[in-house]
Amino acid sequence: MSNNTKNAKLIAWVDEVAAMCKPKNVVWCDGSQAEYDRLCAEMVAAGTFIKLNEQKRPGCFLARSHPSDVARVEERTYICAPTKEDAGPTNNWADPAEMRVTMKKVFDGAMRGRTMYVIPFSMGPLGSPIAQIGIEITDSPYVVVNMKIMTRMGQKVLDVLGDGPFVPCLHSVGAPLADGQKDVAWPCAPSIADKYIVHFPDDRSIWSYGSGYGGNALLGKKCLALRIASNMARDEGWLAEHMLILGLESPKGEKTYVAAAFPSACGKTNLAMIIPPAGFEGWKAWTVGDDIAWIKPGPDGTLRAINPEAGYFGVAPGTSMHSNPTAMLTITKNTIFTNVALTDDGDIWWEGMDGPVPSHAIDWTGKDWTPAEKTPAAHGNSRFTAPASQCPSVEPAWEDPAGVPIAAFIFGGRLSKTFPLVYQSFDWNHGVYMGATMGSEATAAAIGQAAIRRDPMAMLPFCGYNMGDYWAHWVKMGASVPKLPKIFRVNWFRKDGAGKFIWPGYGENMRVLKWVVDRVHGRADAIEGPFGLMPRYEDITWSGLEFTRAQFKAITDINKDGAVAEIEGIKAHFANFGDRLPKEMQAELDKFASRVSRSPEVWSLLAG
Ligand code: O2Y
Ligand code: MN
Repeated sequence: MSNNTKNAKLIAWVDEVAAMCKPKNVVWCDGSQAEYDRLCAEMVAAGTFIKLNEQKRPGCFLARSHPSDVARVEERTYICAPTKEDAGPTNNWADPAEMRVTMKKVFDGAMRGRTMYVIPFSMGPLGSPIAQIGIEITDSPYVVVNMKIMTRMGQKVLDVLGDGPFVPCLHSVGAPLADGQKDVAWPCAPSIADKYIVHFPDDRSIWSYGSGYGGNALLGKKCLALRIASNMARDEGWLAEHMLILGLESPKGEKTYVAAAFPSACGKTNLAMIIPPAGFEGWKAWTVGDDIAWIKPGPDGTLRAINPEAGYFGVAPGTSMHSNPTAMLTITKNTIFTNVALTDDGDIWWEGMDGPVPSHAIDWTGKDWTPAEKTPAAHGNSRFTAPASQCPSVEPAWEDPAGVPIAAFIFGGRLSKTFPLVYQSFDWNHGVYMGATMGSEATAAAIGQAAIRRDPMAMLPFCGYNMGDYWAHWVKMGASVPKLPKIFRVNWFRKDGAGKFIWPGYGENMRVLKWVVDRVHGRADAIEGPFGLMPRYEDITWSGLEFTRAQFKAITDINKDGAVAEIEGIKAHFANFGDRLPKEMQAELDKFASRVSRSPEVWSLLAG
């Protein structure tokens, strides 16, 4: 398709990029199924895609990336804010003027011998007041087909864009082809040091070079929807968050929407697709989004959230009919798999999938694999790209341009001790503090102790400006939004003395969500503890699960030594932010320290 827009700025930008990158030709993507099918067929011919067994996985393909290009490259991700302080201590900063010079150098001739694709895309339902339009220019057909699944893409976006503004997103795999040079299945820049994922908050542009994988290359996702959008949200009074959105429907038809942030490896996609367990007959859980939420004050005084994405780029290993049957049903067709194993009957497999381990497969590097192998068949960060519309639990209103009203924010962590199963904040600022201090345990092997790796609001790699200013923005939102959501912290990962998880997790997390829902609607009691407001044993719905008072006590008791260690940890965490730490966060830490000082050696729920 040729250019079908009158947007002068867009046409000029595409011409400028083509002159700089020197591709062999330029294709404007129309977003049609025919275009998708053609590109997939071309990638099969080129060896980038393998068509999977049409009977077992209709419309599905497998891609294998280069072994050096398997994940987001945080050490090569830059926020080019005006000053280093504006980017903050958690981001790599580069001077915007210097980085622009570097980018123009690496992009000069970067697309030689390749097709340059122009992808108009919308993050969020087309025309929604919460949505944003981006244009990604890329030399990767893999990116085009993934963007077709992950976003609303093509001519319909140009029609809505008209003469309006867009976020320019420039991407190259960084592997120009000399005359007559044969291409490889997964072109990318040869080493990590050659890759750049660069954000310019001043003109809201993104330049990504050298990687064809995931968040490095599908620029609508982490780059636009979080790093650039967090800057927009701060300036315009909304929130761009690394959160799933879940609708919980009671047997009476009452719907309550929650948005939840978890660091990686906490089962975020599983929670987004939770199936209510035995004892919750008549309850339904609806998936609005599994990764990102854009949240704006609505005319009714609530915070309204949309999922800016149209698909899931989910982690494959560990996904099974036990951990996430909804995801397994979502990926039965029209799905792109990246870096999973290929079975002898043309299907896919990964560690943790249901059924027997295949006696033979081709691993993610393309080599023969048997269970005797020491290396996994699927890469640990292997992925599926699947349309949200195929998800059996997709919320009927997931494309409502007005978004869904958020009644609760939930922050999580992966913590083996001290932190109770669930607690609610005393007020908004305390809730912001709960998010600002969240994190997961990382074992510090050198000292043999578990340290908490802080990941505030799960935004550590994704906040596009100073994290201290980001907390101040959350505090400010609390002062201006009339109907604020309640805020909760959860921890599914507490262990007993024998090192075993106490909480069964997965669908049973619904029991905690029900208490959250009841608190939101003023239907459940809570007891004040050092961390926050907590449910008693009798406040949780236990039907369908054997979970004793003793187990509940083991997962809710708060050891004073652990709480004191947490105070010290937070002091060190907050010290990183210097004068950008909002005074409200220091005040919450002081109040926490005071509550802990008054608490007994082991704090227990009264009726526990
Ligand atoms: O490694 C990548 O490029 C993907 S990272 C990712 C993908 C989907 C959802 N979340 C994430 C993440 O890192 O949070
Ligand atoms: Mn994510």
